[in-house]
Order: sequence, then C-alpha cells, then structure tokens
Amino acid sequence: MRRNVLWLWLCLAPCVSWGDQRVAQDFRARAPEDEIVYFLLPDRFENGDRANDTGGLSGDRLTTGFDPTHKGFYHGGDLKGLTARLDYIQGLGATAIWLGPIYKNKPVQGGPGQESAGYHGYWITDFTNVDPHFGGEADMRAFVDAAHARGMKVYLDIITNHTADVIQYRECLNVACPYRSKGDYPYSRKGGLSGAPLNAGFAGDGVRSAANFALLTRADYAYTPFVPPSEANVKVPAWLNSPIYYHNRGNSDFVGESSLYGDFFGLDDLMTENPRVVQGFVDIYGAWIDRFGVDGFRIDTARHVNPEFWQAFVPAMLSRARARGIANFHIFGEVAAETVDVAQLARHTRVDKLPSVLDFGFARAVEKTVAGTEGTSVLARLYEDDGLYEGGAGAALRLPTFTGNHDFGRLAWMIRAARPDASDEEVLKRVMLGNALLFLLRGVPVVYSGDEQGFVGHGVDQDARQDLFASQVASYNDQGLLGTGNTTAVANFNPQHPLYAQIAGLAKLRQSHAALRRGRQIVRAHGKSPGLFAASRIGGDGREIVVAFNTSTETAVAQIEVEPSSTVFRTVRGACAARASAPGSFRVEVPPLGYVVCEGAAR
Ligand SMILES: [Ca+2]
Ligand SMILES: [Ca+2]
Ligand SMILES: [Ca+2]
Repeated sequence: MRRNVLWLWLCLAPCVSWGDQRVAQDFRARAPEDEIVYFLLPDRFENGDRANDTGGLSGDRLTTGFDPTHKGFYHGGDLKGLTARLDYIQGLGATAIWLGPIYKNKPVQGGPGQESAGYHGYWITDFTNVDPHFGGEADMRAFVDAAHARGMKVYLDIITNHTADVIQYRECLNVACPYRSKGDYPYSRKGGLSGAPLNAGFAGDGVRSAANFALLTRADYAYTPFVPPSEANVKVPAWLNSPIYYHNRGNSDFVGESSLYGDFFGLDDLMTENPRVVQGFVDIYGAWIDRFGVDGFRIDTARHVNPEFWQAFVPAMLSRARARGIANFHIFGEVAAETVDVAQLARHTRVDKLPSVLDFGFARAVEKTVAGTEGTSVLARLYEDDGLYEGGAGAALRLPTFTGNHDFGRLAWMIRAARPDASDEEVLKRVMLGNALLFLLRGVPVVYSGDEQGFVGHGVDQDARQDLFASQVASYNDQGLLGTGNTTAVANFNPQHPLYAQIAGLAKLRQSHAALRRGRQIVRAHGKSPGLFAASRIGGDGREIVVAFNTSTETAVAQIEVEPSSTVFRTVRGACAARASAPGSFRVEVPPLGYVVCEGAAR
C-alpha cells in the first residue's frame, strides 16, 4: 500500500511513470533470480527446544556432541527455534532459506584431543532422517510448511561427495592416510603393483555401467578399508555401509586426481562413478523433495564429484520436482575457489550441467575491492566472463552471490584483517558497501546469518559460526559487534540493527525493481585503484538503473556513459543528477565508501 501511494505521488510530481515490478507472491511461480536467500546453520540460529540439545544421547560432549561453550560442538539450535524466528528472517527481506544440512550426523569424530561434533551437518550417517539434535520429521515438516505459508522457499544443503568418517584403513590407524593414486594402486592389484590380482575384468571407473561395476568386488586395491564393528550398520540407507561404494584411496590433497577420488579429511569419499551410487542418491534426495516439497538444493563439495554424476543427478532431481509441482526447483553447487576464477566456476555449469554455482568469483572480488586495496577493475574483469556460463550472461543472473560464509569467514573479518587500523565506523561502512554490491549487482544475494547483526569473527570455519542466540563461547563473546554495543553473549535478533535495516532496505529496492533482479548489466566505470565502480541494469522494458559505488575514502565524481534514451533520472538512493548531462552521458558523484542508485527514464 505504501508503495502505491509513493508511486502515485511520484507520478503526480514529475509525470514520469517510474517502474515498480514486484515479484510473484506465489512462491512456486517465482523464478530463482527473484529470490533473496538467507543462509544459516540450524545449530547456531535459535534454540527452540532444550530437550533435544543432546540429540537423545547421554554422556559428556564426546558422546552427545553437545557443548555450548565450545565452538566445535553442538550449541542447541534446532528447527523449532528456526520456525519461531521466521518473522525475523522474513523481515530482513529474505524470500528463501538455505538451510545447512539437517540429516543425521555422526555426533563426534576426530582422533584423541582432536574431537569435534557434527553440529554443522556435513558428517552424515543417515541420509534419510533429521538429526535428533535439530528435532524430528515433524519439526522439519512444520518448518517447511511455515516457510511456505509465508511465501518463502526452502533450499536444502545436500552432500553426495562423502559421508561421515566411518571407514578406516588398516595401514594407517589413527593417522592420516596419504592419497594413493590410480596409477600406483590400480583397481587390478591388491595394495599396489606387486600385489595379488584383483577385480578381474573391471574396465575401470570410466565405464559407468552396472555390469562393469559388478566386476569390482574388492575394495582393497589401495588400502585395506574396514568398518569398525560398532558402526557396521550406522549408515542409512544400508547400501552405504559397504566400502565397495567408496574410493578408499586416502586423503585428498585437493589437486588433480585426488580432488575427485580422495577423502575430504578422512570423510568417506563415495565412488560416484558407480551407477548404484548415482541411483542411491537420486532415491535419497528425491525422497526429500517428495516428502517435504522443498524448493531447491545447494550442493556441498560439488567440485569433488565427477561431472557424469551431476549430468545424471541434476535432471533426475528437476524431473522429480516437476512431478511434485515445483517447476522452479533450483540447484546450485559449491565450487570453492580461492581466486577470481570464472572459468572454473563456469566449467561446472557447462560440463557438469549444474544449473548454477555459488559465485565465489564475486566473493573474492568483493574481498579484494572492499576489504583490500585493489582497484574496482577486479569487479569489471569478473563480469567480462559472465558469457562463459552455460546459458551465457543471462545465466549469471541466477548465480547466488555472497560476501562471506561459514567456511571462508565473514566480510567484516576480512576487512579487519586487511585494515587492522580501520575504525569500527569505517569497517561498518565497508561492510555496508559490500552489501550494496551484493544486492544491486547481478546475481541472487545470499546473506550469511549473523552478517545482518554486525558479526565479525576471528577467522574461518568454526571462528565464523557464531550463535544468533546468546552464546556461551568465550572466543565469540570476546568481540564487539559492528553497529551495536552488543556482543554475541546476548541474543541478537535486532531488526533495528543498522545492517539489518540496510539489508531490509536493499531487499525492498530489489524486489520493487525487476531491473535489479533480472536486468542485463553493463559495467560503466571502474579503475585500477580504489574508487568508482558503476554499472547500469537494463530492465526488460529498456529502462535503466544506474548503480555506482565508491571503494575509496574520497568523493568520486565522473561522467559515465548511459543509454541515450535515459534523459531524466530519479534518486532512488543517495543524490542523483536530475538529468543526463548530454544524451548518453550522466554525472555521478559518490561519497567516500558510499553508493548511489539512480533510475533513468525518457522524457
Ligand atoms: Ca535444542
Ligand atoms: Ca574415512
Ligand atoms: Ca569425491
């Protein structure tokens, strides 16, 4: 209603009809590029039921996994708590929740003194049930139904690369097993070239037929894998308990062959070339679509699984979703990258046929430009490669973009690390600039839970997984949050927090302007040093929105190219010139570490 009044007022004043194309309210009808995603780990979000904190287990933390004072153990968050906080998430402007993995995990793993818990959800034993720490099937159903009732989508975090660390190798008990390659340890010999013949007739894992894999009967070609008797039946479905469905070649060193075939720090790496494994995961995750009607998947460690697996899995999931009436089911993979490497990201959309991938290139470019000292040309260079994605630059509109996450740390921490002398005020401004880039440039924004409350963190992984509810972790609570006098020692669900308010505002802006969600993006200005970055978003109706950002601490002024048809401009945010300087040229002035949004029209 308020928007309509505003629109009416604007129309009466300059008599130009400014665009207002809101998104479909029916969540099933909404395209993936129209979403705003909120990502959370349920253990760290809200505790709605203290009775499930130990996951139904009794004993100390090494048995239950529960220790709210330790960053590496369960803290008590659950699905009931999450459901009770949907107002908070929706108030931020999020339309979809990417839920960290909720399948039943091995509660604790790691050698003596190195133990930690599966609070993050990535150490699955039972792929078919909700972990008791998070609640049960009824809690999951209540959560998904409540989200859907609000018009919000639910994206599940899924894993097919590995299970929990259950399989061990005789050759290296309690020590890490180095990777043993297919050349040095072929499938055809036991434990290396001088070993006894094995698996006669097996034509290698490149022949992905059931008949061929029926000839792979022995798993002890590299190491001698075994399952400890106490865990013989711990995995569900039951087929997962047999070592024959795993690579069993030791730990990945994350390059070359081992990137696909190696164990991720001991996590049992599945033989995803085997059609039985492919069908197994189609059945597992298809059932989550059938049972809960979820709206999409985020795929963990996607780059560590062979392309042929995804080529079979993705169409099967999309077809399963269509049969369930979910036409806009979305799938995006995690292709973790340390650098701005679009070729690598795009390869997984072209070769693997993943519908989308998390835009690590964008995150790295934001880190370099907003946190670091590199020029804004890094961003321009990133977008030059958009055409590499399957489907071209149009497909890049669907890439989930983010500025930090639970693995690589938060942008606020990166800024602090890059600028140890920066004031809190400057760090806050830079974080806000990062949010503006996230919401106004192409891609689907993903907000990592806690970023909207000024969480910073001390680093990556466990150090970036602070609780939204009152935390008892000393190494979280020792740090002041940005934009508030609070620390994580108290619950932080504050809709008045300046970052929450900023994100909610950016979300509204994006939702009311189709050009910001789906508009073609043309980079208009960038430089080798920190300073101006400007782009136009061109809507389907040809209308232009200019977004301009300043990564330097001095005012940036420039004439930038715009569409010749954009003769008048309206200030959406900041201060915009009312008219083009000449057809095709527009003057932008952006305050230090600030941003402006100017909507063009013909008159
Ligand atoms: Ca709980
Ligand atoms: Ca293992
Ligand atoms: Ca793998």
